[in-house]
Amino acid sequence: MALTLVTGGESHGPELVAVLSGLPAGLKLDRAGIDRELARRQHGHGRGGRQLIERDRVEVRGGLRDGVTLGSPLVLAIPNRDWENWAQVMDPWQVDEAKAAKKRLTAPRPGHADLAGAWKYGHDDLRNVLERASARETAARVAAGAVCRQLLGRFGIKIGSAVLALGGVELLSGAPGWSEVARASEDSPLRTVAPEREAELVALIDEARHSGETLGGVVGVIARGVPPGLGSYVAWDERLDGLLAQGVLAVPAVKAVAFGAGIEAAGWPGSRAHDPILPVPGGIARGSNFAGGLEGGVSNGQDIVVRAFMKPIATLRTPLASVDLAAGEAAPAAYERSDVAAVPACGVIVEAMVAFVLTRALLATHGGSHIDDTLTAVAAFRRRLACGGPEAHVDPAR
Ligand code: EPS
Repeated sequence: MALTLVTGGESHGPELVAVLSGLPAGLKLDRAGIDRELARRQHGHGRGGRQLIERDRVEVRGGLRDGVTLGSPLVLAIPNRDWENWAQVMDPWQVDEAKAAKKRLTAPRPGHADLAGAWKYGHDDLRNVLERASARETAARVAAGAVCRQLLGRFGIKIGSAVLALGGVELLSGAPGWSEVARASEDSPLRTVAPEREAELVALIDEARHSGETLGGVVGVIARGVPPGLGSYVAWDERLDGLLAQGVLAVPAVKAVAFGAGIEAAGWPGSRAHDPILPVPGGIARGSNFAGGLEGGVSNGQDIVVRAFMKPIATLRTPLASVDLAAGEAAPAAYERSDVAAVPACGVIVEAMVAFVLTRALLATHGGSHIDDTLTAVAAFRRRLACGGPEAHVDPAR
């Protein structure tokens, strides 16, 4: 059965949940590893007041016994600490009408789901849209992605990310290589490829905060050690680049995605844009990685290199022009609180989506009901690769 991920829960409801169905049995999970990813998502200069309230920790409601997956749906939960402040407004059965009326929102934020969501679902209180469209939901995805990451780790696959640009300041042009992404320090304020320049960006974020602005940016995410042969050229909807793009563009505020040198190569001649295939003793090497590890919609054993482009967050303290939908008159867009910049968090969430899509593709190709079956299948596949498969990882040249 295909691996599926469903998340549920509202931003100010009791908790967020993630249901991962289709995981093999026998996978030992590390709880601290999941919590570490949740903490990474909360980190970064420019985050809003909500991150001071929450200390995200995973709880498990099913699918795990003694730390080992059972093959049944894995049900993860992340309680919302803020729930206690919202219980009467958000109660699933009966809200306190006076309190709910005070929290009612009618002026949609341009760039958020508010207006289109209200039209689609017929909500006259935008809170019913905002509560689910909030980026808080991504905590559930990061928890599920952390599980996938632990599974991928059994196959020697690792995933990392770094901020490449923020607020229009470009720290790296073009696609990153692994060594550049590895420069990001988890303890630094912004997890960028250029830690020595972060003070400049911190000042930029502080300035934006003072003027009621928000800032976007670019993140680079790399998956290393992915075996060749995930995804397929035989059917459009099995192409791994398309599947990854869907996962990455499903991250809130991400408006564009590129693989390898995808953006730059559009302007290059063909002789420059492709990666030479070179014979080396016992295998095949590539002269570059402009393809970002994906050829014909199939992983080719090189690093999978993704860039995600995040627009500035749509919730501004100096509100944008809007219309009060109840009164039918011009009104400033709703504002409660928000992040000024959440680009490092975006990188962590894209990592989680990449981990999920790669895990789904790995299980689709190599399957197995027990993790040992999958490990055996991948080892057998690697043995039968013509020429021994790819030899070395190559960073994209710029
Ligand atoms: C977020 C939680 C939210 C926001 C933010 C991201 O919590 P609250 O609404 O209680 O402040 O801080 O979401 C947005 C800014 C947005 O536009 O969706 C989180 O945990 O990432």
